[in-house]
Amino acid sequence: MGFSCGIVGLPNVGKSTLFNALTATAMADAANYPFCTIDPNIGRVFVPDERLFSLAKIASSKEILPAQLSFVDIAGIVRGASSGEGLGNKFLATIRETDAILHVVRCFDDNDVIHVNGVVDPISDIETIETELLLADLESVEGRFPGVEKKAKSGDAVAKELLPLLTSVLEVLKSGQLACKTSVSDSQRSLLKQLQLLTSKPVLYVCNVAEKDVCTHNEYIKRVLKRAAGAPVVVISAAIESEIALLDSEQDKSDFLSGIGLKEAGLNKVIRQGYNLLDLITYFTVGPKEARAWTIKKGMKAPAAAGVIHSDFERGFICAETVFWNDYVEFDGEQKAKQAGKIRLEGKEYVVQDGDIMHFRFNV
Ligand SMILES: Nc1nc2c(ncn2[C@@H]2O[C@H](COP(=O)(O)OP(=O)(O)OP(=O)(O)O)[C@@H](O)[C@H]2O)c(=O)[nH]1
Ligand SMILES: [Mg+2]
Repeated sequence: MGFSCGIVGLPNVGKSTLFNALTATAMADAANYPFCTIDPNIGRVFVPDERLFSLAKIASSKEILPAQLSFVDIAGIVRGASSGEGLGNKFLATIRETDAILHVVRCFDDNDVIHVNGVVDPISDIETIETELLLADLESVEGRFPGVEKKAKSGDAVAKELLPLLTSVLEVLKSGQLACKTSVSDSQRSLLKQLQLLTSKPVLYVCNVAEKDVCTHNEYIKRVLKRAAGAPVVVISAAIESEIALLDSEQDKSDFLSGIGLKEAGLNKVIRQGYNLLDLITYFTVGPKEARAWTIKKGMKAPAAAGVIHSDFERGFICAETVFWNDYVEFDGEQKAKQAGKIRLEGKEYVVQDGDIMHFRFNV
């Protein structure tokens, strides 16, 4: 699935409307009744990146292949889901494997759209969802605990390492705090990630607002911003986004956006923020055949980055001819960039930067 974000929220807050707009398909039914979504939907989206188009133009690339991110849309969660309320919490299992959580919060008034609690209250909604995620995590950790404890006692090395972590996570969850609050050593960090706990994943809050509030913001958004305490928040109107997504030409889209006072589609903000949230960066490969964006984790060294294209590139890595995308554009392509001394030869220890254009040399 690649890198992915799981969409959570109460029923009827606009998750599927957002998902549909994101994937610009009618794959998920968006309808005005709670629990409209039953089976989880997975959609892949292109990560918008103007740089790639500039590069492709200069290189006259036949194909343009942007980076991709997956979104998973699941059924709404209600208070008590962990004990079977609503549709229960079994759908949460689908997003355990995702890398981040996109939490959609209803910040619009509309008497025609039913709110499961009868009143629009973003903070109470966020708390309901977070409690349910926490309870699902508690259930999962408590379920694993006896087995791991038994194995650790019999001397199993992996279980012995896991047990102290499970003990601390359990304590944190039982005290009503999210798993991300667990203090972990560096060596435990990847172990914690492997537990796939919902409340240890990074969160992006998406405020779904009425059209008139997209530019000006409303009181609900202010409350969410305060509650998010530094976690990223994006404001969109899912209803508008789904209308924009149906427009064919880029010109129509930008006309529509400027008509309501926006510079860019909210979807782009959601995708970009999701990308940032996952600590991802992009490097490019450019040629007449294709211009392509590759996704890597921030801090990755050149051989590992090459391995994203093909394992042979990593195994037989020699060096990487590298030019920053901006220099490539400024000097109108590889040749002139080379003449200007902008092409670097980077070795095994080079940490790839966002926006690098790489040409790997390898030998296997
Ligand atoms: N007024 C208004 N209505 C919206 C907006 N976003 C979604 N809706 C409406 O709210 C209803 C529910 O939207 P969905 O996207 O199906 O909600 P959901 O969160 O996926 O709901 P479940 O799948 O039941 O959990 C639909 O009738 C949408 O048209 C919005 O920004 N403004
Ligand atoms: Mg839905």
